[in-house]
Amino acid sequence: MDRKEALELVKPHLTEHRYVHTLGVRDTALKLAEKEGIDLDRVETAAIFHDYAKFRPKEEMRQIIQSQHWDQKFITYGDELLHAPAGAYLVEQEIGITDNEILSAIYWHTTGKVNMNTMEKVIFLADYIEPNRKFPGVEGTREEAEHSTDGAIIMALRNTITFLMKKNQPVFPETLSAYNDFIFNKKSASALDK
Ligand code: DGI
Ligand code: FE
Ligand code: FE
Repeated sequence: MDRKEALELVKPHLTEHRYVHTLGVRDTALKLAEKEGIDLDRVETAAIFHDYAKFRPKEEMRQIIQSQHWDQKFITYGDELLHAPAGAYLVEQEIGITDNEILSAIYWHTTGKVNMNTMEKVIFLADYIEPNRKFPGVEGTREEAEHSTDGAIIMALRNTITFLMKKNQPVFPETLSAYNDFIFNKKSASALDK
Protein backbone atom coordinates (compact mmCIF):
# COMPACT_ATOMS: atom_id res chain seq x y z
CA MET A 1 0.00 0.00 0.00
CA ASP A 2 1.43 3.39 -0.87
CA ARG A 3 1.34 6.44 1.37
CA LYS A 4 -1.38 8.25 -0.59
CA GLU A 5 -3.70 5.26 -0.42
CA ALA A 6 -3.06 4.79 3.31
CA LEU A 7 -3.87 8.43 4.03
CA GLU A 8 -7.07 8.20 1.98
CA LEU A 9 -8.11 5.10 3.91
CA VAL A 10 -7.57 6.62 7.36
CA LYS A 11 -8.95 10.11 6.69
CA PRO A 12 -12.70 9.30 6.82
CA HIS A 13 -12.20 7.76 10.27
CA LEU A 14 -10.65 10.88 11.82
CA THR A 15 -11.56 14.47 12.59
CA GLU A 16 -9.55 17.21 10.86
CA HIS A 17 -7.62 17.83 14.11
CA ARG A 18 -6.80 14.13 14.51
CA TYR A 19 -5.78 13.89 10.86
CA VAL A 20 -3.31 16.76 11.31
CA HIS A 21 -1.99 14.99 14.44
CA THR A 22 -1.60 11.80 12.38
CA LEU A 23 0.45 13.65 9.76
CA GLY A 24 2.64 15.01 12.58
CA VAL A 25 3.13 11.50 14.00
CA ARG A 26 4.01 10.26 10.50
CA ASP A 27 6.70 12.95 9.97
CA THR A 28 8.13 12.55 13.47
CA ALA A 29 8.15 8.75 13.30
CA LEU A 30 10.02 8.85 9.98
CA LYS A 31 12.72 11.07 11.51
CA LEU A 32 13.09 8.81 14.54
CA ALA A 33 13.09 5.68 12.36
CA GLU A 34 15.85 7.08 10.19
CA LYS A 35 17.95 7.76 13.28
CA GLU A 36 17.25 4.28 14.64
CA GLY A 37 17.93 2.63 11.28
CA ILE A 38 14.64 0.77 10.86
CA ASP A 39 12.39 0.27 7.83
CA LEU A 40 10.75 3.57 6.93
CA ASP A 41 7.80 2.24 4.92
CA ARG A 42 6.50 0.03 7.71
CA VAL A 43 6.94 2.74 10.35
CA GLU A 44 5.02 5.12 8.11
CA THR A 45 2.12 2.67 7.81
CA ALA A 46 2.02 2.17 11.59
CA ALA A 47 2.05 5.94 12.15
CA ILE A 48 -0.71 6.63 9.62
CA PHE A 49 -3.04 4.03 11.17
CA HIS A 50 -2.09 4.38 14.87
CA ASP A 51 -5.30 6.27 15.81
CA TYR A 52 -7.55 4.50 13.27
CA ALA A 53 -10.07 3.46 15.97
CA LYS A 54 -10.01 6.73 17.95
CA PHE A 55 -13.64 7.59 17.14
CA ARG A 56 -15.22 4.13 17.13
CA PRO A 57 -18.11 3.57 19.54
CA LYS A 58 -16.67 2.55 22.92
CA GLU A 59 -19.00 -0.42 23.14
CA GLU A 60 -17.71 -1.78 19.81
CA MET A 61 -14.12 -1.45 21.05
CA ARG A 62 -14.94 -3.18 24.36
CA GLN A 63 -16.55 -6.02 22.42
CA ILE A 64 -13.40 -6.49 20.34
CA ILE A 65 -11.15 -6.61 23.42
CA GLN A 66 -13.51 -9.10 25.05
CA SER A 67 -13.91 -11.37 22.06
CA GLN A 68 -10.16 -11.44 21.39
CA HIS A 69 -9.57 -12.39 25.05
CA TRP A 70 -7.06 -9.59 25.36
CA ASP A 71 -6.09 -8.10 28.73
CA GLN A 72 -9.45 -6.97 30.12
CA LYS A 73 -7.70 -4.17 31.99
CA PHE A 74 -7.75 -2.29 28.68
CA ILE A 75 -11.49 -2.01 29.39
CA THR A 76 -11.35 -1.16 33.09
CA TYR A 77 -8.44 1.29 33.30
CA GLY A 78 -9.93 4.13 31.26
CA ASP A 79 -11.76 4.57 27.96
CA GLU A 80 -8.75 6.32 26.40
CA LEU A 81 -6.98 2.97 26.29
CA LEU A 82 -9.57 1.20 24.12
CA HIS A 83 -8.58 2.61 20.72
CA ALA A 84 -5.06 1.17 20.76
CA PRO A 85 -5.81 -2.59 20.89
CA ALA A 86 -9.12 -2.10 19.05
CA GLY A 87 -7.24 -0.20 16.34
CA ALA A 88 -4.79 -3.06 15.86
CA TYR A 89 -7.72 -5.45 15.36
CA LEU A 90 -9.64 -3.14 13.01
CA VAL A 91 -6.73 -2.29 10.72
CA GLU A 92 -6.12 -5.99 10.28
CA GLN A 93 -9.80 -6.72 9.57
CA GLU A 94 -10.72 -3.65 7.54
CA ILE A 95 -7.46 -2.51 5.93
CA GLY A 96 -5.88 -5.94 5.62
CA ILE A 97 -2.64 -5.11 7.42
CA THR A 98 -1.09 -8.39 8.61
CA ASP A 99 2.43 -7.24 9.56
CA ASN A 100 2.63 -8.17 13.25
CA GLU A 101 5.17 -5.48 14.09
CA ILE A 102 2.91 -2.79 12.67
CA LEU A 103 -0.09 -4.24 14.52
CA SER A 104 1.88 -4.43 17.77
CA ALA A 105 3.09 -0.83 17.46
CA ILE A 106 -0.57 0.23 17.14
CA TYR A 107 -1.71 -2.09 19.97
CA TRP A 108 0.79 -0.66 22.48
CA HIS A 109 0.96 2.97 21.31
CA THR A 110 -1.03 4.41 24.24
CA THR A 111 0.28 2.42 27.20
CA GLY A 112 3.75 1.32 26.20
CA LYS A 113 4.99 -2.07 27.37
CA VAL A 114 8.00 -3.93 28.71
CA ASN A 115 10.70 -4.80 26.16
CA MET A 116 9.49 -2.51 23.41
CA ASN A 117 11.02 -3.11 19.99
CA THR A 118 12.29 -0.19 17.95
CA MET A 119 9.12 0.23 15.89
CA GLU A 120 6.98 0.26 19.06
CA LYS A 121 9.28 2.86 20.61
CA VAL A 122 9.26 5.08 17.53
CA ILE A 123 5.45 5.13 17.28
CA PHE A 124 4.99 5.62 21.03
CA LEU A 125 7.42 8.55 21.15
CA ALA A 126 6.30 10.15 17.87
CA ASP A 127 2.71 10.13 19.16
CA TYR A 128 3.86 12.02 22.23
CA ILE A 129 6.20 14.64 20.70
CA GLU A 130 4.75 15.36 17.23
CA PRO A 131 4.78 19.13 16.54
CA ASN A 132 1.05 19.73 17.15
CA ARG A 133 1.24 18.46 20.75
CA LYS A 134 1.05 21.34 23.21
CA PHE A 135 0.91 19.89 26.74
CA PRO A 136 3.30 20.81 29.59
CA GLY A 137 6.58 18.90 29.45
CA VAL A 138 6.47 18.20 25.74
CA GLU A 139 9.28 20.65 24.90
CA GLY A 140 11.77 18.93 27.20
CA THR A 141 10.79 15.54 25.85
CA ARG A 142 11.31 16.77 22.26
CA GLU A 143 14.77 18.02 23.19
CA GLU A 144 15.71 14.76 24.88
CA ALA A 145 14.51 12.86 21.78
CA GLU A 146 17.26 14.62 19.80
CA HIS A 147 19.79 12.76 21.96
CA SER A 148 18.11 9.60 23.16
CA THR A 149 14.93 7.81 22.13
CA ASP A 150 14.89 5.79 25.36
CA GLY A 151 15.55 8.88 27.49
CA ALA A 152 12.64 10.69 25.83
CA ILE A 153 10.35 7.70 26.37
CA ILE A 154 11.20 7.75 30.08
CA MET A 155 10.17 11.40 30.19
CA ALA A 156 6.95 10.70 28.29
CA LEU A 157 6.06 7.81 30.61
CA ARG A 158 6.90 9.87 33.69
CA ASN A 159 4.75 12.78 32.47
CA THR A 160 1.81 10.51 31.65
CA ILE A 161 1.99 8.63 34.95
CA THR A 162 2.25 11.90 36.91
CA PHE A 163 -0.63 13.41 34.91
CA LEU A 164 -2.86 10.42 35.65
CA MET A 165 -1.92 10.38 39.35
CA LYS A 166 -2.68 14.10 39.72
CA LYS A 167 -6.15 13.41 38.34
CA ASN A 168 -6.66 10.42 40.66
CA GLN A 169 -6.84 8.10 37.66
CA PRO A 170 -5.56 4.53 37.53
CA VAL A 171 -2.28 3.82 35.78
CA PHE A 172 -2.29 0.77 33.49
CA PRO A 173 0.13 -1.73 35.08
CA GLU A 174 2.06 -2.25 31.83
CA THR A 175 2.72 1.50 31.70
CA LEU A 176 4.36 1.34 35.13
CA SER A 177 6.28 -1.77 34.08
CA ALA A 178 7.44 -0.01 30.93
CA TYR A 179 8.72 2.88 33.04
CA ASN A 180 10.63 0.50 35.34
CA ASP A 181 11.98 -1.43 32.37
CA PHE A 182 13.43 1.71 30.74
CA ILE A 183 14.88 2.94 34.05
CA PHE A 184 16.61 -0.40 34.71
CA ASN A 185 18.00 -0.49 31.18
CA LYS A 186 19.13 3.13 31.10
CA LYS A 187 22.66 3.06 29.72
CA SER A 188 24.16 6.17 31.28
CA ALA A 189 23.41 9.27 33.28
CA SER A 190 21.71 12.01 31.31
CA ALA A 191 19.69 15.18 31.59
CA LEU A 192 17.01 12.99 33.15
CA ASP A 193 19.00 12.65 36.36
CA LYS A 194 19.18 16.39 37.00
O1 DGI B 1 -4.69 8.98 20.97
P1 DGI B 1 -3.79 10.15 21.29
O2 DGI B 1 -4.52 11.29 21.95
O3 DGI B 1 -3.00 10.61 20.11
O4 DGI B 1 -2.70 9.66 22.36
P2 DGI B 1 -2.70 8.32 23.23
O5 DGI B 1 -3.10 7.17 22.40
O6 DGI B 1 -1.35 8.28 23.87
O7 DGI B 1 -3.81 8.54 24.34
C1 DGI B 1 -3.60 9.52 25.32
C2 DGI B 1 -4.58 9.33 26.45
O8 DGI B 1 -4.39 8.04 27.07
C3 DGI B 1 -4.46 10.37 27.55
O9 DGI B 1 -5.79 10.78 27.89
C4 DGI B 1 -3.88 9.62 28.73
C5 DGI B 1 -4.33 8.21 28.46
N1 DGI B 1 -3.40 7.22 29.00
C6 DGI B 1 -2.14 6.95 28.58
N2 DGI B 1 -1.57 5.99 29.34
C7 DGI B 1 -2.49 5.63 30.26
C8 DGI B 1 -3.67 6.40 30.03
N3 DGI B 1 -4.79 6.27 30.77
C9 DGI B 1 -4.77 5.37 31.77
N4 DGI B 1 -5.88 5.25 32.51
N5 DGI B 1 -3.68 4.61 32.06
C10 DGI B 1 -2.52 4.68 31.35
O10 DGI B 1 -1.54 3.98 31.63
FE1 FE C 1 -3.82 7.14 20.32
FE1 FE D 1 -2.14 9.61 18.47
